[in-house]
Amino acid sequence: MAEGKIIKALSGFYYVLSEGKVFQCRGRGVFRKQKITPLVGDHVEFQATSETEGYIMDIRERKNWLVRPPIANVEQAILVFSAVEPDFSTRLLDRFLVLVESKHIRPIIVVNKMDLVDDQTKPTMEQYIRDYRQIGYDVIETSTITKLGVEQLLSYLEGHISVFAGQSGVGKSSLLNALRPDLQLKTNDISTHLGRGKHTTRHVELLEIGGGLVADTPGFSALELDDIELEELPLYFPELRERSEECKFRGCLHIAEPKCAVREAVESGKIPSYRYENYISFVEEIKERKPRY
Ligand SMILES: Nc1nc2c(ncn2[C@@H]2O[C@H](COP(=O)(O)OP(=O)(O)OP(=O)(O)O)[C@@H](O)[C@H]2O)c(=O)[nH]1
Ligand SMILES: [Mg+2]
Ligand SMILES: [Zn+2]
Repeated sequence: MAEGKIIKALSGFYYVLSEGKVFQCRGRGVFRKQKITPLVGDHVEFQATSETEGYIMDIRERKNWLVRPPIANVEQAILVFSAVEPDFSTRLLDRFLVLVESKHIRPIIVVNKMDLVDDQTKPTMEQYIRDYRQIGYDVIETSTITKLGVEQLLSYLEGHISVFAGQSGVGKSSLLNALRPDLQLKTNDISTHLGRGKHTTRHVELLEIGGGLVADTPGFSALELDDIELEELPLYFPELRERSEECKFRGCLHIAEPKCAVREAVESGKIPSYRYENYISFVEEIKERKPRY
């Protein structure tokens, strides 16, 4: 029995990288019966039936996994946003951050298309970047046109499984092409697809870049907070988590409780108000969720 890592899943086949070779594999029959779906990123045992083909027999325990994009054992998420086209959204970024933090994945924020930032948008953009760095996040400013930040981003990839995630059109595939030009991933002119939610990248695949494995994922714009309980939500906002010890009530949700250190920090400007507003909007969303049985 050989061991390897699934680097691509397409049309019922799993492509397993093992000692520098790729085997096109099917899952063994019982997987379907047991409702087990191998995922990209899975560490597997497989039975080779030829030099290039085989059957996946067993899946090693996963460190974590994501549903959308479907991928396992992710260590880092490169959250790609564009400064403009589409416009930077803290609401969407915070949603990604919450999801990533809840999976114990290290987030790295990339703000792409910095070349398109004009003098009018620049101060706002710079303030956002300062705010997120202040919270403790790594933020990399990039442009695939001027190659700004490309080397810096490359240095983050070595030795890890990373996933590139972000809305359609922010430049994920373009960035991957800048990091490894021979990839020649298909990119798309946003103007032809704007508003139709169409994605250029359709399947999940791990690519060898900068000494690490990187997933270019189908872009997505909506992400559910379905697996997150109200009580854990504040844990996924580092600046709330840090201050909650100073709140009067243990388990304070920082909504309307008296002597709340978080709300005091928002009022004095130590926590950006948009971060708190985004937090509250997620609180509402989780509260409105239909009960599950
Ligand atoms: N000006 C500018 N345009 C960029 C930059 N990066 C990407 N683009 C353009 O943005 C558009 C979308 O880029 P893609 O790389 O296809 O975006 P994507 O995130 O992979 O999109 P999906 O695959 O649909 O999820 C293309 O027209 C790119 O040429 C950048 O840094 N600056
Ligand atoms: Mg793409
Ligand atoms: Zn509080």
